[in-house]
Formats: sequence, structure tokens, C-alpha cells
Amino acid sequence: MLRIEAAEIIVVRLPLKFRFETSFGVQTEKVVPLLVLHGGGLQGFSEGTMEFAPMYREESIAGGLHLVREVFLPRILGKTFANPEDLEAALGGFRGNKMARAMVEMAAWDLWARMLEVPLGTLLGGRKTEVEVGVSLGIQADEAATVDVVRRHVEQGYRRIKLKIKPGWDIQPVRATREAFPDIRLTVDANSAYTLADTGRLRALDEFGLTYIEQPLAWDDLVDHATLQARLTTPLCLDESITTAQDARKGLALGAGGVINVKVARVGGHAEARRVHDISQAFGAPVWCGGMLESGVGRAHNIHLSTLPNFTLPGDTSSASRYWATDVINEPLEAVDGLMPVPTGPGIGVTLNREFIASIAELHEERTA
Ligand code: OSB
Ligand code: MG
Repeated sequence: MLRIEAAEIIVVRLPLKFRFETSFGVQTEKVVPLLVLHGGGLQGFSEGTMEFAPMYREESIAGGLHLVREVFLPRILGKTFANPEDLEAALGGFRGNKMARAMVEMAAWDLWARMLEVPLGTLLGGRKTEVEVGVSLGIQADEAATVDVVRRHVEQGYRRIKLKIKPGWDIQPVRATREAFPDIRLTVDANSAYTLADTGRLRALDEFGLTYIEQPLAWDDLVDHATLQARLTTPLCLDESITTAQDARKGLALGAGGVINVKVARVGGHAEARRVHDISQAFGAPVWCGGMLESGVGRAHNIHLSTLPNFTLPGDTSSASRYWATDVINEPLEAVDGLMPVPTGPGIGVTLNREFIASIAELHEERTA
């Protein structure tokens, strides 16, 4: 049985090794909320992917931690569940706030997999021992800098290059990259920066052989994406717009895209992520695992989810050492030639670097029933 006895909420701040510019802003550090669930002498870990300000989706760290503390934890602490899916009723009945909910759900999956002494990926139904990964590259100063950073990552063996774009910086970096690397798997991500009025500019991307264009239109839209998709030959990939398996069904049924970016926290946890995976597979739509610049904890969760069979396109879970000088976990998570090994230990297969965390923690609270 999955008995949840106590919880720890920890917040750390990690400097990013690169400047990450997207259509919604520039990031140079990451505030990482961590949750530890204790039960049966074991610990399950998760990472919140909410951000300081609601730029990507509507969730924020402050709002999410309030819900974890005051709404979700009181419903599970001191209680016993049959398995993590049995938590769904306790965590159900609330609108939105999937990333906050996912913190609790994902830590419960890790704890449960450790209790059963199996890797989380295996428990979810995955079979891969390594997963294909690419990189998501922020907006650079000019074409030459873009080609440089792409070259560095192509040389490291990453299986796909994704360029962040925005209106006024789209065709230029894509053309320069394609001219320098005619054969790489190349994609772009607009993070909702365009409208249907930009159809002409987006259609101009069709000639560059992109695998997909990620989330060009509004974060909460499906209908305009369907209109745009009918006017483009490049498949659209939905990211921000999908927070449930029902969203995925509606998006694919509407023809709003042909590919889904699955971020486990954006859809509320592993059980819903697997349902997004399954429904996409039923539509013949490939999925891949997105990232939110996670520390080792979230990164390990992403790797395990990516072992499911319909994750047929490379994900964003690149080497942890790209992001952090020191990570919050003890184990390295390093891709070799674009293949990320799946940790083999129980659960997510990584352990917290408690000493490092204690030295930098901005918050550390314990909760019991
Ligand atoms: O849209 O996929 C995105 C990071 C923060 C918010 C949104 C996105 C991203 C990334 C980074 O693209 C992927 C990663 O390296 O983790
Ligand atoms: Mg995206």
C-alpha cells in the first residue's frame, strides 16, 4: 500500500549556464520547487515546473506552493492509497493548476515505484533503456551566433535541434541553420507569439523541411491552430494548449496539429501524461517529451516517461550539465550521442544531494498529517 506519512517542500535557486531567450522573455536562473513525500522508510521526489511569473502558462510558484500546502497535501498526508492512480480522487475536482497537482502526483509515483523496487518507466509501461534527445536553443544575437550554437550541439550528437523564434526572428535563423546543416532534424518553437495574421510568414517556413512548428498561436487556442494547419504543409506541434488528454483528443480531432509535446507537469502528472500518449497514438500522432529547464529531479521524471512507445520523436531532456554547474541530485544525467540512458535504480533512479540543497535552500518546510 502507498502510505504517505510526511512531506518536505524545498525551494532552491540555480544559475543557468546559458542565457535562455524565448518569445516571452529572457531567463538566466531557475527557481526550483521540490517536493519529497515520505512513506515506509522511503522518499519520493518531484519538481514543480511553475515559474516565478505566469509567462508560459497561468501557473506561478507562489500560487502552486499555496495549493500544494493548503489544498493537496492535507488530502493525502496520513492516508493510504492502493497506488498512485488511486490519488486521483483525492487530487480531483479542482480546476486547472496542473503543475501544482503534478508535484504531488509525480512524487507519489516515484515513492510507489521505489516501494515496488522497479524503475518508474517500467511501472508506467515503458520498455526503452535509453531515449533519443535533442536540444531547445534560445534566441541568439544573430544568424552567425545561431549557426555556432547549433553546430556545437550537432557535434555533440543531439538528435534534433529546436530553435526558439518570434515575429521578426524566424525565417532568418531557420534559413541560416538549414543552409549550414541541410540534413539535421530541425524544428521551431514560437511559444504563442503569432496570430493568424502572420500566416504568410509562417507559411514561408514550409520550404525549410521542419519536422514541426511548435505552438505558434495562443496558449489557450485550438481552433485557430486548426485553421493555420490547413494552410501549411509543416505539421504543427501543440505544447501550451494541451493540459489534458481531452485537450489532445479535441486538438487532434480538429486538425489543430499532428504532433503533441507532452510535459508531464503541464498535464497534471504521469497518469494523465500516459493518457495523452495513448490518445495521440490512437490518432497516429507521434509525441515527444518537452522540458521546462528542469533540475535533475524533473529531468529524471521526463526520461522515465519518454520510455513509452509512442515517444517516437526526440525530446528536450538534454544533459543536465548543459544547464547546471551543480545539480540537486547526486547522479549525472548525461546524453551520449543524443541518447539519454534511463536510470536503472528503483523509482526515478536518482537521489537528492542533500548537502548541496541545504547550502542553498531558500525554503525548507516539513508537513505531517
Ligand atoms: O516551450 O518548450 C517550451 C522552457 C521553458 C518554458 C517553455 C519551454 C521551454 C523549453 C526548454 O523549450 C526545454 C528544455 O531544455 O528543458
Ligand atoms: Mg514549447
